[in-house]
Amino acid sequence: MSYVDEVYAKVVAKNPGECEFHQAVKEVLDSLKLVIEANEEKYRKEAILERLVEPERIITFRVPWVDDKGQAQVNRGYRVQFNSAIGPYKGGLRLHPSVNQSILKFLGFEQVFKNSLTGLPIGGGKGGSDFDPKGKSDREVMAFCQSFMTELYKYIGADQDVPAGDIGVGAREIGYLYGQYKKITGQYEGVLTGKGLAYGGSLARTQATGYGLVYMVVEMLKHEGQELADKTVIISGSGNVAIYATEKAQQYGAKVVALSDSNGYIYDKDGIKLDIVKEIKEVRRGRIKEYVDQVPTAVYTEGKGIWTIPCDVALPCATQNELNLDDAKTLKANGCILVAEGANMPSTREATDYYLENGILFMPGKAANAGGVATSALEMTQNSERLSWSFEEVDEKLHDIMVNIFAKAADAAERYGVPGNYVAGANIAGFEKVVDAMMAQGIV
Ligand code: NDP
Ligand code: 2IT
Repeated sequence: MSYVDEVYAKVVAKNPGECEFHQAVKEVLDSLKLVIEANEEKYRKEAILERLVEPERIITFRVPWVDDKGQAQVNRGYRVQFNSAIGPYKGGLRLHPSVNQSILKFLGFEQVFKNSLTGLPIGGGKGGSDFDPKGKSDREVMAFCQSFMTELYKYIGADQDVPAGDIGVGAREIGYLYGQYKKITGQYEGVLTGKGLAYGGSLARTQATGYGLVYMVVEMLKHEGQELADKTVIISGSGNVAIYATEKAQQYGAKVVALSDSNGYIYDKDGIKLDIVKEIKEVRRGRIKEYVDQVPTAVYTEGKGIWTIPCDVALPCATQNELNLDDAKTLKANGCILVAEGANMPSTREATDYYLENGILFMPGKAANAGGVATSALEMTQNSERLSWSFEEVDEKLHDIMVNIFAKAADAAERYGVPGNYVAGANIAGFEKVVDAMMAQGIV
């Protein structure tokens, strides 16, 4: 058995039932075969792959809080500190009822390579809880966040581990988490990113993941002699990433015709009116179906059918495994030429293979959505300097970082004889830097 296959078999045996983690590891290891085979003896001796797939540390804890009826509730909190070879652990916190150790390990593992691709000094981590913020009052969310941080604060710090947002964690949650960290530790430090502008946040962090995704799409199209203007785009989700991907795509002259949430999707043939979506989602915390109350010419459909809408470009921006092989085939049949992932691992492995084999340009999440964490790292820099940069300055740096990530993925794919395969390119380029740092630092 090859070294890569051996390590994958061990991952499956040692982490039973963690199917999302297995899926993420398999995709990366398969891409790394070419690199590993060229240096197999050296990597085996240093157990590089065994170390890469084993989180440095996983912290699990009880999160008790009291709801508005006076009833005590208990959730489970996690922080997966996956790899600190190139910098402090960095990665978001997810609050969603589906959260479990497998999902956070897959996200932490992806984050290691993503953060490496940004070129910035950040290691990989992820955390969260099975708490569901949906339908909770602000006071309940605050009670949960305070209890969560009362445990988490022991393990994080501006030079140690810097969490941020992810699904279910936005400005409100980061504010409550930051307040509690400061109260407990007495430290006013850049321990979280995605902070409000009044207390150390960075301009453009809110927009960064979605904007960065579209900068990547523009770069991919440019490489093919095409542009985004006048392309029809569908975007799944209607959260932070989806909203700002829509905004930037529209600025480039694309027509975004669909958005979704976990209940269903809207189709607006005239192009989504984003101010209405922002009001529903960012102000009222409502459901995407409310859009058709205000835009009667748009159509709302229950269920998962968003990928059946014809488009040139598809940007999955909701959650893992939301786009399967049948969806990929439908996209192709309807003329879609490009898929770029705003979410983490939204395409199943079968869908990913289908894109690569059927000439759909494809950028995996760890490259395409890296603009969010990259801008978090820029927020860390500003906090260290005790300065804040203008929106234009941050946005320009974000743009450069995305252009660079495209170049790194394209270059690694070329070097290893698989031009245009950005899955292999992103995994290899991300791996190279982490491995250099791990080899230099000895067996730790
Ligand atoms: P939000 O919580 O702001 O929005 C999430 C969106 O996805 C909502 O529309 C939500 O619908 C939908 N969604 C969530 N879970 C499911 C599910 N199980 N099935 C169907 N739809 C679902 O999160 P973000 O926009 O921040 O995150 C979206 C994706 O982008 C995630 O994969 C995240 O890991 C990734 N990402 C986020 C970054 C960031 O900076 N925020 C950076 C890089 C990646 P509903 O309201 O019905 O739950
Ligand atoms: O998946 C991700 O990259 C994020 N949720 C952002 C992490 C961060 O630290 O900004």
